[in-house]
Amino acid sequence: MSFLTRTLVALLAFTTLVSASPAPSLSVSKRDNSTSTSNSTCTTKTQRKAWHKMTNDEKQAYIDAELCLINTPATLGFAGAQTKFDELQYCHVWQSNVIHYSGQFLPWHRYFMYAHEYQLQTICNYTGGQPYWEEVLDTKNNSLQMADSPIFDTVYGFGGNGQGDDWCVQDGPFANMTNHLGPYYEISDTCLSRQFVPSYFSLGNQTYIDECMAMDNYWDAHWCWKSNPHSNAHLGVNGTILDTVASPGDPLFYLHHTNLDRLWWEWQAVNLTARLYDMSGGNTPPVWWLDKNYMKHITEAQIEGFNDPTNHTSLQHNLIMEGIVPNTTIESVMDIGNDLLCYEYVY
Ligand SMILES: *[C@@H]1O[C@H](CO)[C@@H](O)[C@H](O)[C@H]1NC(C)=O
Ligand SMILES: *[C@@H]1O[C@H](CO)[C@@H](O)[C@H](O)[C@H]1NC(C)=O
Ligand SMILES: *[C@@H]1O[C@H](CO)[C@@H](O)[C@H](O)[C@H]1NC(C)=O
Ligand SMILES: *[C@@H]1O[C@H](CO)[C@@H](O)[C@H](O)[C@H]1NC(C)=O
Ligand SMILES: *[C@@H]1O[C@H](CO)[C@@H](O)[C@H](O)[C@H]1NC(C)=O
Ligand SMILES: *[C@@H]1O[C@H](CO)[C@@H](O)[C@H](O)[C@H]1NC(C)=O
Ligand SMILES: *[C@@H]1O[C@H](CO)[C@@H](O)[C@H](O)[C@H]1NC(C)=O
Ligand SMILES: *[C@@H]1O[C@H](CO)[C@@H](O)[C@H](O)[C@H]1NC(C)=O
Ligand SMILES: *[C@@H]1O[C@H](CO)[C@@H](O)[C@H](O)[C@H]1NC(C)=O
Ligand SMILES: *[C@@H]1O[C@H](CO)[C@@H](O)[C@H](O)[C@H]1NC(C)=O
Ligand SMILES: [Cu+2]
Repeated sequence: MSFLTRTLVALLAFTTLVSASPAPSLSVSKRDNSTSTSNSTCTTKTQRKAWHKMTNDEKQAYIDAELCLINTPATLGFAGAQTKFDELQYCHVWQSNVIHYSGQFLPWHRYFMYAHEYQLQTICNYTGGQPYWEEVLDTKNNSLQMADSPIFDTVYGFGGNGQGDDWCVQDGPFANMTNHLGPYYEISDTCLSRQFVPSYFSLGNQTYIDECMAMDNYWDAHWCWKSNPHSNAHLGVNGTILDTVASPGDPLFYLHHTNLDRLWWEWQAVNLTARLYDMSGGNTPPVWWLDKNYMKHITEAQIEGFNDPTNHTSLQHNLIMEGIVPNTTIESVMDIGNDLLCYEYVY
């Protein structure tokens, strides 16, 4: 399919965000404040674990919840979106031209992972946290160690490589699933496709992680994270997840971007004084980059929607979730342990 080849160029750019209203508090059962000694509503943080280290029961619960999202009818009236899973994808599709290659790249995707996790919990009764794909564990010997990776397990994983002319995934819990959105902005039924290029997985190895951890400001760090440790899985898995616009059509997208979020948080945690609220970047990707990635040009309405006083990404920048969860500001997603997000990474 031609979109497979068109997508590759799109990957190398993502970033920007800001808004003014206070973060709404989303109450779920885990935020039981009955034992709280302060006014904080985040008393028990959601634990986000590595897929490699979860029990089979935990993996099954996550897979079941994701299948539930895939099978739950849409409610928000988005063009082409038939399921709750599609609605999340739609939200990414229609903002793809401003959430990549801009300052909001990391905070927007952080909040998007939260929105996904929150939907699993509130719609599908999932009680765990959003798992992450600790990709460095699968990049030994400078290539994807496919056979060893529990991620691609056909029972307690996401299935393997695609097969046949269209590279449709035909094994695992998501075998033969249908995407209703994509490629790019199209509304069409396509299969979940993957076409592994194992050598790209080395872009997620420890050398590249160390390189990003050594950066000392948000701009340099975010540019580094979005380059190698972010591109690795998009390029290495290929197919649906390589489509920079419609990539959330592969359930693996959420585990990949949660890993990236974890790496950003690790970087922030090295010096919270300096980094907890360190934000910078532009709000709009260059036109040449949008064109290269088959993305729509940015509208005035989109720029107004940023609620950012200048061209530069500030903590006020509006993170837009199209009503899936309320919009919020970049500032309110900088601290993963705050009352809004209330999660932690478990190793
Ligand atoms: C995706 O995989 C196909 C088949 O291996 C390959 O031809 C194509 O170049 C890959 N795309 C990228 C961006 O590497
Ligand atoms: C938490 O505190 C709020 C505000 O005081 C209260 O309305 C709510 O019932 C409390 N929730 C629990 C589970 O105690
Ligand atoms: C809780 O909120 C009240 C009222 O806003 C405030 O006076 C008090 O200092 C707060 N307590 C803590 C521990 O933050
Ligand atoms: C979630 O739990 C509620 C209450 O027990 C139940 O009514 C609902 O059917 C459950 N939803 C799913 C998707 O299992
Ligand atoms: C690397 O590859 C070699 C040769 O295939 C193998 O013996 C070794 O176990 C691999 N190492 C890791 C860490 O996977
Ligand atoms: C997926 O589709 C292939 C090809 O049509 C078919 O052989 C296979 O049985 C299907 N698998 C599932 C789980 O539906
Ligand atoms: C990571 O990959 C690069 C390029 O393939 C290689 O030069 C480097 O040695 C690798 N690092 C590790 C820790 O494997
Ligand atoms: C954290 O960053 C601040 C500001 O750059 C710096 O003064 C401080 O030394 C750093 N702390 C550590 C532990 O590196
Ligand atoms: C989110 O922000 C956009 C842009 O400002 C706005 O159009 C939209 O109404 C907001 N959505 C919600 C649910 O507040
Ligand atoms: C925003 O920045 C871009 C790139 O630096 C520049 O071309 C554009 O004119 C700026 N727009 C505004 C409104 O300042
Ligand atoms: Cu994205």
